[in-house]
Amino acid sequence: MDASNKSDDVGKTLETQAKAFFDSAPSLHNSHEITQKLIQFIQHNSSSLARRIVCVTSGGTTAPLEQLCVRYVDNFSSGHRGAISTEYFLKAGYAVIFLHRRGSYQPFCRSIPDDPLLECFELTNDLNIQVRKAYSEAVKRAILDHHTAVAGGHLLKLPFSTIFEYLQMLQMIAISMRCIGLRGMFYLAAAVSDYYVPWKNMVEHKIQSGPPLLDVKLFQVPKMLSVIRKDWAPQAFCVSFKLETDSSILVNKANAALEKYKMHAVVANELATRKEQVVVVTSAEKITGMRDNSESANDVENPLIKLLSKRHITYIEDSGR
Ligand code: PAZ
Repeated sequence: MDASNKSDDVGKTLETQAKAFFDSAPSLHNSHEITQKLIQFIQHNSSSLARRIVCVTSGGTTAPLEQLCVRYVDNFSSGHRGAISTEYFLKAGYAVIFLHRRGSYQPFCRSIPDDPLLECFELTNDLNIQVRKAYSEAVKRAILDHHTAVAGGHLLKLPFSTIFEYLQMLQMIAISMRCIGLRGMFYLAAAVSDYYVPWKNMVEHKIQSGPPLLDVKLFQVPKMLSVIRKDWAPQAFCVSFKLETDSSILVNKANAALEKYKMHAVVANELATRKEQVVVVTSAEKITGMRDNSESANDVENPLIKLLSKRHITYIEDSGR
């Protein structure tokens, strides 16, 4: 595949690129329903409850190669980071909008086997279904925690698959969160496609096999991080992630992202150790968060969310002065 930079978009401003992206993207079929859910969720959590609200993005976006899509470009992200972080944000008192890849890892499901899920259940003699003893505590806990979050109106789950869906939904969320100003946070852990085929350049039907070389031009996805900061939700506290496989460039790349996209914090992580260690980079500090294997809740997201929640509070207090 030819990840060429010689695209129509080269030289255009970010605003123009972003506009072109949205103008040509296929519209969401359920945008009205999503808007309604967002309005209700934000009103519920911001009026009487005055909760801070975080949008957690999770999982990888697909970049389709055909409009009637059979094939797409994807990435490795499992959604583990976003799902576990959502649990810790809820624990820290946030309301969470969980913008996640359809079918990816979900909050409160860590103790339930997904392969195969049916392992959890068994049939009784009178053909009723019951949870196997080995899983009963975990399933009870998961159902209870999930139900408390959803029924209490503190967890809103919105699924996406493609880069087109993801960016349109992120825009809708950001614009809806404008009204809560400083109390909003973006925690952008999704692994977002860097390259895609614009809708207008895409063939309609399944690409036929035959030619020995498939020449597909991928164009750069406009970097929406700056658009969130500048236009969509300028008051929100913004945390993005930087993933690298080469540790020698990781922190420099995180610093560059901090500067370029005007993030409040960038979480740097390496592919191989991402579940063990992260480095939170801000303009004032670099703090390493480690998974604490001596504790029972031993996720690296535990110290990470504690730290970000504190920094968010400081940001609200400092901006309010
Ligand atoms: O989804 P996951 O738990 O498998 O991995 C998390 C992650 C590595 C995708 C995330 O921590 C991250 O770094 N996201 C941003 C990736 C990037 O675009 O640089």
